[in-house]
Amino acid sequence: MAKLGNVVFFCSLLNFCEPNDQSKSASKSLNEQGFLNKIAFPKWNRNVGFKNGFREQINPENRFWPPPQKENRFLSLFTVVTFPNGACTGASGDNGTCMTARECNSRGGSANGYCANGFGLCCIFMTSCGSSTTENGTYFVNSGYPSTFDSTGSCELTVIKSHPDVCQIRLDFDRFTIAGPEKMNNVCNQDQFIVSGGNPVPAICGFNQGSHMYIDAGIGSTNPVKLTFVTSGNSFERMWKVKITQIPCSTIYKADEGCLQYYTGVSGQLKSFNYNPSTGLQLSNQDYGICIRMERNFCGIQYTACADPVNNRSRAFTISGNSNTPVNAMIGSGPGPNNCANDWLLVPCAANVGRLQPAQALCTDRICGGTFSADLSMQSSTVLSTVKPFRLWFHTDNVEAPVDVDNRGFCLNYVQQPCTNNVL
Ligand SMILES: [Ca+2]
Repeated sequence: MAKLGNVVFFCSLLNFCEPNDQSKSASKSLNEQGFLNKIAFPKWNRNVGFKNGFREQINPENRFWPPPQKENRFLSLFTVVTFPNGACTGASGDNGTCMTARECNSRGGSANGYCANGFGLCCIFMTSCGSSTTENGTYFVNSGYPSTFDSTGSCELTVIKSHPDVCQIRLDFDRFTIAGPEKMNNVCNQDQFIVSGGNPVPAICGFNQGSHMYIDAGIGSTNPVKLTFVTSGNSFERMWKVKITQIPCSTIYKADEGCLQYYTGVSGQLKSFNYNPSTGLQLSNQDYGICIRMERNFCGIQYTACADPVNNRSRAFTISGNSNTPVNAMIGSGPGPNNCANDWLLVPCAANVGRLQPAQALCTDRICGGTFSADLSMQSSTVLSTVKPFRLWFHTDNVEAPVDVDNRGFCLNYVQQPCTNNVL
């Protein structure tokens, strides 16, 4: 899929090419290494002389070479610089694609700094409401960005595959502040971010900066994915900047199927959408999978509630109950006050670490309540799961009041556990 950019320089017969300062260093580096980022120069031979206006080899060994052809002399007038259309970081810090100024302009991007040792320009694609894009790495921003947007309406971007082989789209929420859910049942009824055209994705709202989603784009080149920010209701200073990465099916960084979120690495942090310990509210109508890639030689995974720097009693895991008062952990799927029939985080065969398990909690799946633990405890615990692949499922219904009040959702730190006698 990689394309190449070409820059052609005219060179006089008497002077070496000097397009800019960067190229000098590239030439130097080239002479040392033979090539650099696929930028190729003809190799100048210092033993070439000029006689009667024609190039002539004066090294005696060169007498075995074929005499210089007119074509050779003509080719020496040009230097073609070729570089791949690889990823680059622009002067603004945004990610772009390295290409020539002409190509960037014709594809609707804006040049933002140099790449390919100064021969290419880092081309950034940024677009807003009512447009469509086929460019990998496009940023979808609010109207008026980088200013905030305080108005109502619907802002839609159509994402068209850049190549038929693309089967996933990753959305990175570099900026994501829209109005949060209403405070009774935590439903996103004022502002919403909606994804359509791919696999079912829950509508989200509120603050989601730093979070991400993977959208299944299906096979074939039809069915574009649409991203829509709906804004309504009260005045609110909204801002969004969503980076859209198109992922070919054949890549190793593709997410597993059925994963709205996909994390890699031995350790990391997972948050529900709109999680914030001070003011965030757990969103209703959620139903999605969170996947953690099993790293090599790791057989289990432990989860621990994040630190909560805001509240006296941690709200880092508050999924059901009134979290303005201490709420114990609840487990299981049956009816009753200590079960998780409505909202839950599913941790396959979860067990507390370093704590004796009561009989009913040797291995539990659904966890809810206001404490993170695999048993009915007021004390939060580190929870271990050895079910593979490593996945969590988060589910909420559309009701909170009057039983469930001020729940924040969850923030968990995870650490994968090496394959030892204790973790199989
Ligand atoms: Ca609920």
